[in-house]
Amino acid sequence: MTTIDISSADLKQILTFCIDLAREAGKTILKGSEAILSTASDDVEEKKNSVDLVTEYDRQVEALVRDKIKQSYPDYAFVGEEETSALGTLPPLTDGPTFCVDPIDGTTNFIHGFPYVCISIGLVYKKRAVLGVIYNPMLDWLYYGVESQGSYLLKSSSSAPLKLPLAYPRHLPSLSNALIAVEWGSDRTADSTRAKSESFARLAGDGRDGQVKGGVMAHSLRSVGSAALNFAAVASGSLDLYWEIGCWPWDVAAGIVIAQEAGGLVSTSDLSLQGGEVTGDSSDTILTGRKYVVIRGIADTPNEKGGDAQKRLVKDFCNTIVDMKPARLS
Ligand code: LIP
Repeated sequence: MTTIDISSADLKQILTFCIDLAREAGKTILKGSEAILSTASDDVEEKKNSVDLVTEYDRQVEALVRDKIKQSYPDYAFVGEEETSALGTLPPLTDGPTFCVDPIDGTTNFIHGFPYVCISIGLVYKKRAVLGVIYNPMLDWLYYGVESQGSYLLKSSSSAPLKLPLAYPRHLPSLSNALIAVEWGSDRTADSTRAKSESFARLAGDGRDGQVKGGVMAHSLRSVGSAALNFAAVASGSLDLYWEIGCWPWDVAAGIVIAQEAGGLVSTSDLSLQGGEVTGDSSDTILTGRKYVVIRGIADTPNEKGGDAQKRLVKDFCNTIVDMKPARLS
């Protein structure tokens, strides 16, 4: 039973708190990045394999964020990537408010100095993501969104917020017109690698004259290495669609709100779970389901409502890719 009520005024206060917290965490991320890039020592640990990485800074940032949240919101639950990975199991979501935090999303980028790194702070309430802050300290770009209150980008702490999406939500006739983000993720088993390779080939390949079977020849594929920043780019309108199997709620909770508030639609990529249809529902089954697809907002045309276009394209997308089972935590 829910014992904490959160009003939209409360959400505004929590948003201010999360923005300040993200900026504070960003300072530690920047210091960590400088330290990692300027020393010969290798402070990188492997989690489940050699591409699933963690640094002392992931842990430091998570501890900082968890402590500040516990001080200000002692009754709210906290699910952080590093603590949960160490436990080896994702606690079930309750109806109470839960902060879902990835202290450094894009850890591989962080280690390599590739500037697509962020902290992602999501608030889940009644099993739905209701507030999100994603901050990339390398570029000083901060995205935020609150349910029913819109989503925005702050390009520096002193600039005015820009309403998302940044671009006019042009019509998207088919997947062949789309710029699509995909990720390799950290599951490199034969099954996962085969399913992803085949999916990527179908998305990029020319299906005409039987060249690539099932090929839709999208404009192109991108991989920036951060689920949260992929969601933010879809919310901005600079990516049309992003798909990944294997992420966790801490990777996507903030991004889900930010994308939805910008007119995006979030779905599972396994439509067999919902009778083959795209529902547009983003309840806890989607949030914890680990198979995420998000498409940007699309304007209505005389022949098709934007919402119908989103559902049609997500359905086409799900029928194009190869489904796979996500790997366990450890
Ligand atoms: C990463 C994601 C990325 C995904 C990786 C990993 P991390 O998060 O954001 O998109 O492909 O598997 O989950 O580990 O950098 O926090």
